[in-house]
Amino acid sequence: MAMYARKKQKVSAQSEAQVEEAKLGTVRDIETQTYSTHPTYPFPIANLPSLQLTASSTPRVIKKGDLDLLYYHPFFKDSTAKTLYTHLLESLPWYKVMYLARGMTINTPRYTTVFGLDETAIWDGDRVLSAISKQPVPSNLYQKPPRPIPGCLQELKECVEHATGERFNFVLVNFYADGTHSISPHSDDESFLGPNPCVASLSLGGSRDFIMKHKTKKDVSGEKFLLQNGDMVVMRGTTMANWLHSVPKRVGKTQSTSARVNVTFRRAINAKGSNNYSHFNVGSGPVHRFVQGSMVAMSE
Ligand SMILES: O=C(O)CCC(=O)C(=O)O
Repeated sequence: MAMYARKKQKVSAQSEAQVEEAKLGTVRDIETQTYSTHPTYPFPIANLPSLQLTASSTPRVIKKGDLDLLYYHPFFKDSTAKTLYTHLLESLPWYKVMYLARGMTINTPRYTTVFGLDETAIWDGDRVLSAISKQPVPSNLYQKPPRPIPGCLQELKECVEHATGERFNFVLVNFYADGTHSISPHSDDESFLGPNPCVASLSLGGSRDFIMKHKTKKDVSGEKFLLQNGDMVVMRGTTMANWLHSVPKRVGKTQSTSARVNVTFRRAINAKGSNNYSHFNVGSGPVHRFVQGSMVAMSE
């Protein structure tokens, strides 16, 4: 059990956390708020307020050829999902990652953040050990030190695991500030997720279209879901091998393009997964924090 988890901070008048909160203008009940802390976190991450995280256990099952999908409409009721949206948006560190691909600089068209550790390793306090030898992993195994899943996302992960019967070790979170933010057609079929990976994807906040298209069969009709606050889709079985999914831009359309947080749960089977997720979702740029309605880049 990692030592970061749900550490109760007695926030005294001089504490760093309080100074940070005050600097960022976030008002919290400093007597009751607890935080997850870890040397890899840029600031303490607030745990969830006490919430009845009661989730729906009756999804629509969509099986069509090689498509195997669960659609929870909704997974969390509206008020719970709204609380989760605000909490995650204001509590998590966010990144706007730039990376090189085929000689071009790509600006990720949304904010992202990621936490987790692949199944070849385990936490021992703040240290990362090999799951097999129980010895510290080689210092060059991870390009960046892995970041444990903070309490607020751990609670959600457990809820999703309970409902789906799946086990996840990574939580990757996207923030779409408006209709210009998007994710292009892709599938999460990387070798580091193993064969037939399962990815659960929870929507909080504004509604956005989630579009699915078969990779090769032009005669197979696509799927389109208007994902609303509290909805969840679970892609599993042969879906990732055969289908692409995307959240297209929605600029100048009548559809609501209010801000949306998307929380995805995955299971990485090796260190390549940890490195890939960190590279593309944290990167090497500044950390951002959502303060008083806008995203602010914080100097390190
Ligand atoms: O925002 C979404 O609903 C999809 C996110 C996604 O496809 C991803 O993170 O790989």
